Amino acid sequence: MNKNKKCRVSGQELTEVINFGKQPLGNGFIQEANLVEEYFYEMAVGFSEQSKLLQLMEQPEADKMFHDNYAFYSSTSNYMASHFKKFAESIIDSEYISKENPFVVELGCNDGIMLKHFSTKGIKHLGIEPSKNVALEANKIGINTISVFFTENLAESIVREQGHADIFMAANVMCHIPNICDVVRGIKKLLKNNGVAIFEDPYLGDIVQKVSYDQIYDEHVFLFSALSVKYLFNMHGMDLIDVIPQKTHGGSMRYVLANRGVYPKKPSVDLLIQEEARLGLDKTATYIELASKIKKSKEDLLKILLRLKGEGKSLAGYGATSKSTTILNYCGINSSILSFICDTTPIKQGRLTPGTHIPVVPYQHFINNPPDYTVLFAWNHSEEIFEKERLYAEGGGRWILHVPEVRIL
Ligand code: JHZ
Repeated sequence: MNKNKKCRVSGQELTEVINFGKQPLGNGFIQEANLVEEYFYEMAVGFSEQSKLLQLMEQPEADKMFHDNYAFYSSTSNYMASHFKKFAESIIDSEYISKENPFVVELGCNDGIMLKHFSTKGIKHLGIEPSKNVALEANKIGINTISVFFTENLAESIVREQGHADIFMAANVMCHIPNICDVVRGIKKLLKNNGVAIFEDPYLGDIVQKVSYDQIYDEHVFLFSALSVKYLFNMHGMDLIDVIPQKTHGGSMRYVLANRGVYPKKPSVDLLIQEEARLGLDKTATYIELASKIKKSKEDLLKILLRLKGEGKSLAGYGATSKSTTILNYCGINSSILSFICDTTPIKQGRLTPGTHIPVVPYQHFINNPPDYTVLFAWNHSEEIFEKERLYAEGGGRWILHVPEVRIL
């Protein structure tokens, strides 16, 4: 695969701003037998001042990342379960959904964490989930799910067979899609004239402010801001009518898009766009500066880990997140530094972390073998995890975090 030199939306020449070197698949947890076949690509990040889109220059093929053994199940966090319940309820109660026979479509519905709140109310729905194993979980709980990639062609056939939708929604999905213009054309065809698209993704403003560079990995081909989402949808005759910040994934943004002129724009949009200009999210220089902050974060983390290791402390990780793949590979942290990473997801357990080959172990292993220091790779779930692991801290266990700065708690 070659580096993409042009912005996938504006076609403008990209300026390379950050380069993480060779990286494996973020969710490419491997079994020992597969060691030799491991896949790597160059993870360079480019910026287009025209579209304001920060994007990966090279991204692995979609079927390498999303397949029958996809390792991320949404329903692994209680906080996320309640977040998606509230998200669903806010849509059901909104002015955007028809009172009679509404139809909602969710892209990347994963194990049905959000759609189940529509299906249990008898609302006509459709989940589109290319990763078959997680789609099967959604099917099992009675959600209408098809396991394909969403395209403009698929939108046309959904309209033919099931009619136009009131709502198109997606959470942590749109930023994964390289052929985003095809998807936006599909959204426009799928929706009723007064239908809306509502989606949320990790927010670029948070990534820049917190130096949470681990949000950059193969699956996240785009790191969106209000500026870039506005540009993308404006190209297709749609307006950004609302933005609602979210606490999830260390800072996300929910975007609401509608056909031009159908709904008034909420004041939140211009306020956020002004804030983005203040943060410099529209400037290449901001990302060049981010690259040096990322380098510093790496140095700080390695300094702490190597010092503790030298003092003979035991070190492990908590949460074999997709994000951790970037940190581990970029910083060169392997099993000589961290003896294991615990994770509650059965499909990850007994495997090795992509590229760095640290054993992923069941949660119970952490309880039975508490390390002196634990790097919290699932830092976005810190409230939930600190609450659950009070005894670890009370017993003298120490947490290491790298966001918003590297520190020991
Ligand atoms: P978490 C995923 O990223 C993948 P990840 C995806 N590409 C995406 O876009 C983002 O989500 C948004 C475990 N865990 O949510 C479960 C525990 O072990 O940070 C998960 O493996 N114990 C779709 O992978 C991981 O941590 C716990 O108590 O970076 C969390 O992954 C909790 C709460 C979680 O997303």
